[in-house]
Amino acid sequence: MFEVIKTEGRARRGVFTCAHGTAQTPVFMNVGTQGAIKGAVSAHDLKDIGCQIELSNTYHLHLRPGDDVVREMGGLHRFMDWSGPILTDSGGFQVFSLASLRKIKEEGVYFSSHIDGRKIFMGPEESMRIQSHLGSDIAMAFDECVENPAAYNYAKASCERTFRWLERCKVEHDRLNTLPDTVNPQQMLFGINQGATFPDLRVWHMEEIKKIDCDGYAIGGLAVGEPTQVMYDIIDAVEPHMPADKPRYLMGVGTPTNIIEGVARGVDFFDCVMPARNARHGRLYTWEGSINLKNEKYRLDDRPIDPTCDCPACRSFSRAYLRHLFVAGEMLAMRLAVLHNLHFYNTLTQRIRAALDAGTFAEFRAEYSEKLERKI
Ligand code: PRF
Ligand code: ZN
Repeated sequence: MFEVIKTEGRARRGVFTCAHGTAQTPVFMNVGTQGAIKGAVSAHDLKDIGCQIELSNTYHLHLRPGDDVVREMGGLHRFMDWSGPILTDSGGFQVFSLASLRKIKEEGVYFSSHIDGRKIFMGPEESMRIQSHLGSDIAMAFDECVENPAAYNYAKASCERTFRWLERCKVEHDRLNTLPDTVNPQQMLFGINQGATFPDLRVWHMEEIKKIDCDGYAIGGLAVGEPTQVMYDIIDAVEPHMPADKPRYLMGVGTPTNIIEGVARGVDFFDCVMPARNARHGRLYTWEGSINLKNEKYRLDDRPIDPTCDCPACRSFSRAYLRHLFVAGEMLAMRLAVLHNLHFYNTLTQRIRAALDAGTFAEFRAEYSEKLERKI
């Protein structure tokens, strides 16, 4: 269930409810690809840093440990001990970014596993079955995310096929939810808009997929190397064609600035590996811009990463100590840095929501959209 409770311009403040609880939107989903957040962060830590929705991947969990194992263990919620909402990505994107020897056919994709080279087939029905075994709250439709730049004719044929795949996803998803032994019979299905950087394909595709009754709609195929302004222009083109009463999810995006700009364009859900990846490399977010904690200038810096942050790293440790851990290659450095950056992203969306509640999102955007891009 999704309810928009307030709007400011095109920005929306909403409440999303699924079988495992409620999320206040706009929301940032924390990425735990393989059922753990990279950097030795568990589902228990996620609670502490304000995570509302966890995101895992069909592709990875199918390859290892196998979705049959997760199902036997009672589903992903029990397996990783996270009782809140989970969204699973369909495998569409990961097959295209990780697997080798890919062959795309009408029925689905043939590929070799990036782990052991094993030959695997995944189509819409396989993706729906795997996600049903995982028991996530939101299953994503099986799609093709085309490379950037894409030729018009290829992008057109691809998004037509992605539409036919959504029809098949919907049929299989409905069937799986009614089986007597389904892990999560209330699992939702989100459709995914594609069409590369071509506004006419994007709009055509959105108009088609919204005829299929999904619980939400995502914009995929962006943040794959196109200029940021092109991404914003595509959102501007597609958004008026998205159902107003359903959640909208911008997949794999992005920087704090991208999130503020996405919200301003009517997006409700975001996810990105960037905050965790940056953290593991020592790049930490503050409300004045991001810092490189490995820098010599922090050697004797007694301040926390961000003076306003109350994450587990900032509550107890100085920049000098954390810098030392990074330079010494201690695993604790990564863990604390990841906790801080994810806490920052969860706080960012929380502050966006507070601004929307107060009717001051325009001011918030003016103050932070550019500032958070800075490297200080
Ligand atoms: N499709 C799927 N997952 C995704 C994407 C997509 O296009 C993207 C693109 N940024 C990230 N994750 N299924
Ligand atoms: Zn912090």
